[in-house]
Amino acid sequence: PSKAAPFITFVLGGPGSGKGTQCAKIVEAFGFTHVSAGDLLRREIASNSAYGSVILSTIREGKIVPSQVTVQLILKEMESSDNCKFLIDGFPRSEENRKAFEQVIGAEPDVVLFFDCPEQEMVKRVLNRNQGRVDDNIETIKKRLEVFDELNWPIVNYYTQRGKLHRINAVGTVDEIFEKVRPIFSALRS
Ligand code: UP5
Ligand code: MG
Repeated sequence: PSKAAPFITFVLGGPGSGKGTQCAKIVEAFGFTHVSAGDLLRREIASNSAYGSVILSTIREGKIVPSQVTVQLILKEMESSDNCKFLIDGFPRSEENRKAFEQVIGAEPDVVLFFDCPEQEMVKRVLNRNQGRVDDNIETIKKRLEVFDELNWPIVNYYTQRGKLHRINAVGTVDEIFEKVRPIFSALRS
C-alpha cells in the first residue's frame, strides 16, 4: 500500500537566520523529521560521492547546487523515514528549485516558514558559529547573502499569494522566536 501523503513544511531564511536552530525546536515539540538540504549536501561531500567535488565548489562559492541533485537527496531522505511530517530546511532556494521539487513530488508544501533577519545579524551569527563550515568566512558569506537576496523573494511572493507563508521576525532569543513559531503548528492539531 502507498504511504499517506506527507505533510511538508518548507523552512526559508537567509544564511544564519536560525533555520536549523528553530527546526530542532519544532522537531522536539511537534515530532517532525528534520531534512536539512545543506546537511544532505555536506554529507555527499564527506562521503566522496560522484557529485561531491561539484557540490563542494558550489558551496564554497555560495551558489546553488543543481535542483536535480538536491531534490533527489531530499526525496531519498523522506522515503527512508517512517514519519509523514517533514521540515525541509534551506530549500527551495530558487524558483527553479521550487518547481523541480513540486513537479517530482506532485504537490505543494502545506506550510512555509520564512525567518526574516537583518543582514548584519545573520553575518554576526554565521561568523560566531565556529563549526568549521567551508562557507562560514566573510567572502563566502557575502556571496551567500547576494544569492539569497536575488532568488528568495520570488519564492516568498509565490507562497504569500497561496496563503501559505508565515513570516517570522528572526531577531530575539531562540526561545522568543520559537514562541512565534509554536502557534503555527499548535493550530494544526485542533
Ligand atoms: N543562532 C540561531 N538562532 C539564534 C538567535 N535567535 N540568537 C542568536 N544566535 C542564534 O544559526 C546560525 C548560528 O546562529 C548558530 O551558531 C546558532 O547557534 C546561532 P542556524 O540555526 O545554524 O541558522 P541557519 O539559518 O540554519 O544557517 P545556515 O548557515 O545553515 O544557513 P544557510 O542557508 O546558509 O546554509 P545551508 O546549510 O542551508 O546551505 C549551505 C549551502 O549549501 C548554500 O549556501 C548552498 O551553496 C548549498 N545549498 C544548495 O545549493 N541547495 C540547497 O537546497 C541547500 C543548500
Ligand atoms: Mg542551517
